[in-house]
Amino acid sequence: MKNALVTGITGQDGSYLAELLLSKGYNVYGIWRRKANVDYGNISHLKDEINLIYADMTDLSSLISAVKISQPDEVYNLAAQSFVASSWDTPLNTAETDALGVTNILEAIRLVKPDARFYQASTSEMFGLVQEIPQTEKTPFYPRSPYGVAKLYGHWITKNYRESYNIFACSGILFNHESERRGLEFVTRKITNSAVKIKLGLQDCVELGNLDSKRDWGHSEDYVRAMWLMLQQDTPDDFVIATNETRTVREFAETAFRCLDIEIDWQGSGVDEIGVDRATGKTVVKVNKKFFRPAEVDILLGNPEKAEKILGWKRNVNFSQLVERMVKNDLNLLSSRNNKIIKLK
Ligand code: NAP
Ligand code: G4F
Repeated sequence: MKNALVTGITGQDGSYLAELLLSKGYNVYGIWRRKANVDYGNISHLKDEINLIYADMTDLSSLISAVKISQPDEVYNLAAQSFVASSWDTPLNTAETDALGVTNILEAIRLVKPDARFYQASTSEMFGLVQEIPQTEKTPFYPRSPYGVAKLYGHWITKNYRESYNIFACSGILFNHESERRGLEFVTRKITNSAVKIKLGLQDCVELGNLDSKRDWGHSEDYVRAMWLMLQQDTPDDFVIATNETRTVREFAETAFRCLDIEIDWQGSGVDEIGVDRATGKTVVKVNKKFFRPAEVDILLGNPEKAEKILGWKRNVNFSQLVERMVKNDLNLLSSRNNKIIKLK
């Protein structure tokens, strides 16, 4: 039986990856941070099947202990300050976790279990001000946020430990992936959650930032499978994981509201743009400047050809299925919590 150590196990991807590894018969260890009130969150349904170790990406000694305890065959480094907008508010903490934290976990592996295979959660945010469309493994990087810059360090230090110490280290350059477990501040979940609240009469309107921003959105369940596949190859390498389709935030909002039988008509432009419910004439989407970023990543579109060819990876969930799953999940959660029943056409 193989041992796997997952950092960031309480997050969106960590919880789906833990499920995948358990289904494959792994002994799953995860690191988590102490909180004032114990909260299992995304892994509450798994807590009796996994081994949790208190550690922090900024604390090398805790990571050395975690590697000693878990004796991992595979380490998946998913822990990060992952919210791009927050990285301007906490640039140093973002760098300590997302950049130096990667060196910390790689050092723990080098010192304690150098034959462990290592996965680094790299990101399409490293492409930032994109130098070509679509982006591939060969596209030059140009990060546009403290988060993107920190992740680029993590990407290169992973490559460096592969070349310097022969560690089996891979980076997955993953494009945006979402799910029913996505944090509420990310734009997709913010939209699905708010659209459902509007439908249930619990909220009037959702305020968003840049509606023109384009993202390549897939489902987390498909993307964690790619992480595992990377560590099963004969040689370590880096792979783009994406859907090869890009949509605007506006299109995501339209699709989410449509799942709830609400058709949106857009009026105005820029910060004055609004989304109006065609049936009632009520404004359900507004633009608020406070959600704009100091520097934006305008368009992400990934070409996953290398992963499809070498890993045999293919996504199962398409854009409309992704949005529908997220909306249905929020509808179930919010209608039962608020004792409301609605029937969709
Ligand atoms: P997420 O839901 O925000 O999860 C992040 C995890 O990191 C949480 O478990 C969090 O723990 C943990 N964490 C944060 N700071 C830590 C620290 N100092 N020490 C230990 N743990 C810490 O993120 P996700 O969407 O699952 O993403 C997983 C990884 O993939 C991240 O590295 C992210 O940057 C990267 N990525 C994500 C996407 C995407 O679209 N989702 C795309 C490309 C790359 P708490 O519960 O204690 O906060
Ligand atoms: O959902 P977002 O916050 O995700 P973002 O910035 O693309 O980052 C996510 O994907 C990265 C991979 O490319 C990951 F590395 C990262 O960890 C994270 O998972 O924002 C998406 C887009 C942005 O262009 C943002 O400006 O939506 C735009 N947006 C418009 N209104 C908004 C809002 N974003 C948020 N969070 N909230 C809004 O109201």
